[in-house]
Amino acid sequence: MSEILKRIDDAGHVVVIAHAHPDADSIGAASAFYTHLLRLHKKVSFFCVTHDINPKLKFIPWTDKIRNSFVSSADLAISFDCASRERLGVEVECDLINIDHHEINTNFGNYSLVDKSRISTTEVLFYFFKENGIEINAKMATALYAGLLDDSGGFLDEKVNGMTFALAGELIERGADYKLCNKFIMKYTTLGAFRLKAIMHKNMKLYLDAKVAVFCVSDDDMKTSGAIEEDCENSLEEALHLQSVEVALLLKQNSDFSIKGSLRSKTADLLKIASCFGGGGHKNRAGFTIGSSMSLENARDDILKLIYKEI
Ligand SMILES: [Mn+2]
Repeated sequence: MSEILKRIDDAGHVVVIAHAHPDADSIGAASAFYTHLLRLHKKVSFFCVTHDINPKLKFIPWTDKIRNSFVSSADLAISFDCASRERLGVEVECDLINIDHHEINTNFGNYSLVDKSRISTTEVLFYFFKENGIEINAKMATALYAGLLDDSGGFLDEKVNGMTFALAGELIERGADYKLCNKFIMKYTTLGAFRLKAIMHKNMKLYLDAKVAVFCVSDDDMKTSGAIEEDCENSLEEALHLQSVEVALLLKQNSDFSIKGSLRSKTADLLKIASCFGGGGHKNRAGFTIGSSMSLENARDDILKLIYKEI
């Protein structure tokens, strides 16, 4: 039995943790593990620091169990898709298992299961379950498929290969509801998201021979559209479909006037850029936060200079 399974065996009360502003990968991996722990007759809690989980993720099993206060009586926590301790959004005092696939994962925690070659944390988990003879039921398969679908950008990411489709096939064989995943992860939208998209498309600016697309979204844009933070990312990713665009940058002003930056690219290494602002992520998807002292325009000019060096 692996060290991790031994530790779980000894635990009385386990908390599964999805990162702040969770995506389908983080929630999906935590959800699949939640099912596994219930089958072991463990006491389980599901923690995420973010209050409003994106409604498009609510089809994933056990999202109704998510709480944003950490249960102090827990003696073991397991984080999913968290590249660093900060992503947990809580100071964990009990033992911690870190399950992830981010390039920049620091192997924090008492035990870690980090495979940076994997497209999603749910892919890491799939092989962990398989190698340890843990049966994946339909509920778990749907949760794992949701993470794989989302983190692979609908199977369009450059890391996707035949093995990815074989894995998707295995999950479908085990009962993954891929139609439900497609409906929510790929197609779900809201009126707020629609309105924000119109604002973002209208205000998009192109730089450096149209190789860089920049979106600046003010707090006012968010309020007038009624969109939520995650809605900004769709237009950002769509900009990469433009033939000339190699890097897309989103600068979103938060209500405290700090700025959340998100970067997407076809080829450029974004980790270098994001790390200049204390951020992280993946080579082709990265993010960072800038304090409230800088205007959107100044932040844009500073980041453009860094992007020019990378493309
Ligand atoms: Mn992920």
